[in-house]
Amino acid sequence: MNDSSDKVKISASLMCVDWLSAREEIEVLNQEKIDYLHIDVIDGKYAPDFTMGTSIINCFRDIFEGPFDHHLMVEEPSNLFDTFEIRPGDRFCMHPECCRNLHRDLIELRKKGAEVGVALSPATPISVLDYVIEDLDFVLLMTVNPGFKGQALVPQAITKIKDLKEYISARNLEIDISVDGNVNIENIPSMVSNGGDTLISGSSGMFFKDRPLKESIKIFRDAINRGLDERT
Ligand code: S6P
Ligand code: MG
Repeated sequence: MNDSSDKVKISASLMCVDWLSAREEIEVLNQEKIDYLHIDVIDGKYAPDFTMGTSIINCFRDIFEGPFDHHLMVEEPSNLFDTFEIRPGDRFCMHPECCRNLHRDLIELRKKGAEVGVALSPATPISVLDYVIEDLDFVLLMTVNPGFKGQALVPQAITKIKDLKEYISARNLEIDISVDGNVNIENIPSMVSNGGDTLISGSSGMFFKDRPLKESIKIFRDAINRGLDERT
């Protein structure tokens, strides 16, 4: 039996936490050693909603013990770089469609001490990475369209995980693949067996009103283990 603890990381989506009990939920994430807190920043332009800015994000800085995993779904994300308090281990990813100069933005974020990634929406081809892949720590592959929690999986995105894994291996690189969107118990095994290294846990796989968070985390990890068993 595989053990997921050091093989597939979990990044818990702050957007999906019960905000009225946020402190208690974050404490459980700490006790369970969840790897990252996933921070979705949405500006109502690239994606049709608004989420949170740094005045809210910073409230969570001192209660979550791990690094932050920022997913910027905003036009011209470089306008926001100076607003973030970047700590060691923090990650940031941006969508190539949103950047006037993606490479410059990646380099600038790395200089500020962040690990950097590119986020791919379901219709964005992997080839957009051709000339930046060597500058990346991770690729975030969206398995739903950016904007909302609780959406249904875009099924072809599962094959895309496998294609991305092959794309990275063909270049002899070690780049983490994060999978974001409808990461639920049914989908987790194929997300993992196809090559997902980090799973974003949200409303469909971890945060439920009628089930204790600790129990959901156990079920989530068991599903990861099933995916790891299918890998070979
Ligand atoms: C969506 C965002 C995601 C969501 C997460 C929701 O725009 O990038 O990170 O927070 O995917 O999870 P679920 O399980 O509700 O799809
Ligand atoms: Mg996200």
